[in-house]
Amino acid sequence: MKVVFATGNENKLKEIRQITEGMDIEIVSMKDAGFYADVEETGTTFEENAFLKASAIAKKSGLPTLADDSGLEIDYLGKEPGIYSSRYMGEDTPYPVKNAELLRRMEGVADEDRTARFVCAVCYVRPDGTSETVRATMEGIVAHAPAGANGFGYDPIFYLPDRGCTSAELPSEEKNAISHRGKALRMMREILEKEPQVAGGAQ
Ligand code: ITT
Repeated sequence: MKVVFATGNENKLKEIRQITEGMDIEIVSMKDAGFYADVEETGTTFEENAFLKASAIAKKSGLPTLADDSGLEIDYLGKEPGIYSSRYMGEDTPYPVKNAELLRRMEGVADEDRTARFVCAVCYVRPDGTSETVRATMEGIVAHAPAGANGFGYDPIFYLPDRGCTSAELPSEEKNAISHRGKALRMMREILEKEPQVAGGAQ
């Protein structure tokens, strides 16, 4: 089954391709599909924004479309940056700068108050406009210093106590096995497997 993945984020696309390897889904990027929409993320939840992105491309392309809206919620900061994760301090601000600022705002905060989670909503929109949405999280705490060079975005400051390292220190397969995006896409696979195109074996 061919689906367009409505994201402009190359790092996400890379993870999504790794996670969907072996699934009956062929992920086509917006670039490859030749469709593009700069969607204003006006929703107030991850789910709403994922729907806005997927439905804009499904409408333009007439193809089944998936989108991911994700972000980091830090409890001590009232769940900031949350749905504004990519826009935090400005879309073009480099992540080392954003991460340093979040660490500065968390200075002196004890570990038990540093709880945070990555959230991912994945939305699937069919050509007829109907949709399905799933959400998954990965729990952790805000690190005291950045570490690791894998992953992207806020990974270097997201510490996983069970693993004793940040998500940027995990090899990609290990991150995908436990990540918000990995879990959400595996939940979405269950939904997609029930779609007639997949169940019937047709493209
Ligand atoms: P698209 O909307 O085009 O998909 P985007 O990067 O703008 O790309 P979002 O609005 O969903 O995507 O913002 C997600 C941001 O949350 C992302 O840019 C990172 O800053 C952060 N984020 C999400 N998942 C992450 C992960 O697995 N590791 C690190 N940071 C992540």
